[in-house]
Amino acid sequence: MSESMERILAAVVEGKHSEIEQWVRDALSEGIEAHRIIDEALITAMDEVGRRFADHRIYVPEMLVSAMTMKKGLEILKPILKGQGTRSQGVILMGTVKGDLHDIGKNLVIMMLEGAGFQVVDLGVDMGVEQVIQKVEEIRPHILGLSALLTTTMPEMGKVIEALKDKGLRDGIKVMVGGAPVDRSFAEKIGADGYGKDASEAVQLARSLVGGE
Ligand code: B12
Repeated sequence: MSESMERILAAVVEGKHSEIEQWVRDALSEGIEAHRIIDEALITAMDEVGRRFADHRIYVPEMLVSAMTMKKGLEILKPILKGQGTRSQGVILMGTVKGDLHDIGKNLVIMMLEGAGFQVVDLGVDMGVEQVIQKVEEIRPHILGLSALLTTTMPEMGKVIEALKDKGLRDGIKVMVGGAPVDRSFAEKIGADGYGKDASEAVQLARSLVGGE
């Protein structure tokens, strides 16, 4: 890994939020592509942060500073990812489910979807079933994307799907799910139309759900 990528990785792990923007710009000026900076430095760093948290080497405040640092890094890359988009591919409503405040993964998925030409409406975090249903009725998106990072909040995804059925909205929308604890079999179990393990898979999945590739 190049020196600038090492620096980005370390900045996120150590929560050096005042330095991250410069390090990301340096990597870009060296010709390193935005998606490589995300995959190999930023996401790798968050995995390490998760490991340190699980091992009780760091606590919530440190995790929060790392998250803030990652977000600052992503902000620099956002215009680059967005700029790669072409014609509109469809409308997607994306949110993190009730009880869950994790939004870095969701935001990254949104950036990549927008980069791929989708119009995305961001529902934010901690979205209760009723709020999601209300927005679906209002916007009538092609796809609803749900994110969950906690094992305790995953069941909320199933509740949203059940509520869509109850309201007679299920047939008019595709539901895709994701987030670290979610997998394909869980997606099938709750009756989602698809699961994506990362932001690139989310784009491929969204394309296939709207009848593209
Ligand atoms: C950063 C972080 C936080 C930050 C979140 C800041 C923010 N604004 O998001 C803060 C400090 C707030 C936080 C709080 C908590 N956290 Co936390 N957190 C993390 C951490 C370190 C990184 C998450 C992250 O951003 N990863 C990077 C992104 C890019 O990856 P991602 O989210 O997985 O998203 C990718 C894919 O999953 C996928 N994807 C995501 N969503 C979607 C949606 C769709 C539709 C698709 C197709 C794909 C997709 O694409 C994304 C991009 O590639 C994880 C550890 C980890 N490695 O996951 C713990 C982790 C998720 N947290 C954990 C815990 C326990 C908590 C707390 C309960 C801690 C506490 N005691 O208070 C609270 C809960 C708060 C709440 N109610 O939500 C545990 C969860 C354990 C579990 N089994 O449920 C983890 C796994 C840490 C651990 N190892 O123990 N956390």
